[in-house]
Amino acid sequence: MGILNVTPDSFSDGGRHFELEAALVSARRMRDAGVLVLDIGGESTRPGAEPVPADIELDRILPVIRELATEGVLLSVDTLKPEVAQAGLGAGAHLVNDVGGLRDPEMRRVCAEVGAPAALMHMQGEPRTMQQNPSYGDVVAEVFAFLRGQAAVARAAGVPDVLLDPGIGFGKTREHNLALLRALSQLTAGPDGVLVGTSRKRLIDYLADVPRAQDRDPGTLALHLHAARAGAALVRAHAAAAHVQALRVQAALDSPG
Ligand code: HH2
Repeated sequence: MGILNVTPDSFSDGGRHFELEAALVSARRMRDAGVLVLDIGGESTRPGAEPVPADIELDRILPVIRELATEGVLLSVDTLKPEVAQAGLGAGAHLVNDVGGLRDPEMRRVCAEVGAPAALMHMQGEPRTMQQNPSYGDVVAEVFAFLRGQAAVARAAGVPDVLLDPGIGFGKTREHNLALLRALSQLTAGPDGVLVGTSRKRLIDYLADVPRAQDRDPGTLALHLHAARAGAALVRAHAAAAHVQALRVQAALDSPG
């Protein structure tokens, strides 16, 4: 899953794809490299980010979705707002990526009505404050139970298919993130597909001393190869072409023939 943030302020690629033409060039490059899904977002959810009104989010993402809808790549709408998800699906997107974990019944209704699958992510708190004091009893048990529970709630509401995402960096310390990544195969053993997103996140700085987000692609790849080997169906990445290459090599190594 290639990341296309059409925002002025995303933590690693903010501003790069804010103009339509620049966004389309990046999107087509990722598609040509072989990504399966492009995840299009118009609101940053980095720690400390302020919410963006729906009309602004829509002005940012709809032109990109309309242009790319017929170009042979799946599109997901990365949003917390049901009205944005609905308009994105109406403009040609294929799935919803909800960092709110489909807790909003309106979000479930939109996905069910359109028949769109959804990625549902775990987040403790909300982006503005989530990194202030994240705390869990047993992070793995709590996050995985939340995801399984939300999957059941979503299915009962008529959402046709879900992907579960532990939400690396969303209300979690370094130790919480590591515990979740180490336990990932417990989640992938279940019936639903798993999505993992560590791309350029601060965890990589904590693990390997890489202060600048744009320098964190090697660490991202290491984490995502681990996630793929643990059974993740999708990894969400900025350096999408490098990921396609690395994942193909890993798949070749792992294939029995
Ligand atoms: N991470 C980000 C945004 N959306 N969606 C899912 N399902 N999983 C994630 O881990 C995830 C996500 C944050 O990263 P990014 O889009 O690069 O930055 P920003 O939120 O600043 O736009």
